[in-house]
Amino acid sequence: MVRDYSVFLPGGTPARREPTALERLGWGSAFASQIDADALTARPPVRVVAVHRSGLQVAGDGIEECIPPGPEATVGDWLLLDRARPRSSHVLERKSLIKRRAPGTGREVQLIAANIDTVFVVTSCNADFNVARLERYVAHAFEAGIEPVIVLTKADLTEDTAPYVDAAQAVSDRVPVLALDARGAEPAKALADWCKPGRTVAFLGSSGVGKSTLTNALLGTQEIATQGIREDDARGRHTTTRRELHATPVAASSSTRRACANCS
Ligand SMILES: Nc1nc2c(ncn2[C@@H]2O[C@H](COP(=O)(O)OP(=O)(O)OP(=O)(O)O)[C@@H](O)[C@H]2O)c(=O)[nH]1
Ligand SMILES: [Mg+2]
Repeated sequence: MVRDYSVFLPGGTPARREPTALERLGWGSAFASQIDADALTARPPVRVVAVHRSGLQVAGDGIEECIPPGPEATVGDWLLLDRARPRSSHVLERKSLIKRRAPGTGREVQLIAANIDTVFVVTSCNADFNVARLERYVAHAFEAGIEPVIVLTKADLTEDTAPYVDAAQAVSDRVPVLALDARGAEPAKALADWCKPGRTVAFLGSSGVGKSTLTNALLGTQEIATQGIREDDARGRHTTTRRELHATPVAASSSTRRACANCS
């Protein structure tokens, strides 16, 4: 039998066929090159789509299950699933990793999200806007090996977005800046270049800036809860409390996010 390895070559999925289930989850040559193709049946690749106290939620080709904690993995990681001993499932080498110092410990590192292609650094055209914070997030993204894009939400709530865009653009001339209304159809169009099939994107930003609203806009649903911000200081209410990957519909341009990682 002649196998078609073209899917693993640089340049992405050939236009002549539909992406496979794994490709829709973000699988590609960076991961395929780490494995022995003959071992795939015994230890199928799965992607971590959520981390719970009780274990890791994983998805693969025809696989949707929760495995017990064990592998040191975070949302977005690829594992070779060891069905007999799931705790020993092997974590594939990452393309990129967002991490931070675990709160309160000083030393321990907390893994936030892995194998992200683009980070949308989100702030809004209101009192949340803070250049120093934008600089920190952008520096985080570059350190993690990920291209950042600054997204300014709530453009509909200001007369003139230019001062916000100019201040954000001054953070780095290597980082694109977009201002938009995160509700409705605008984000799917404006963010399409970074959300091609098989790409994984993440949203980083403070509570209330519209990360979940953007994720819903890309998914074309309202499946993620959102909540109004405090009127006096524009602060959010920490509505999203966990990080997850969501698959965009097959027909639409696909993400992070598969995939949108909602990283509060
Ligand atoms: N007018 C307007 N409202 C927006 C926009 N983006 C988000 N909102 C509103 O802002 C509020 C907060 O949005 P969320 O998407 O819940 O914010 P979040 O970043 O996910 O917040 P956390 O989950 O707390 O981290 C909601 O009421 C949204 O409807 C926008 O572009 N324009
Ligand atoms: Mg949210």
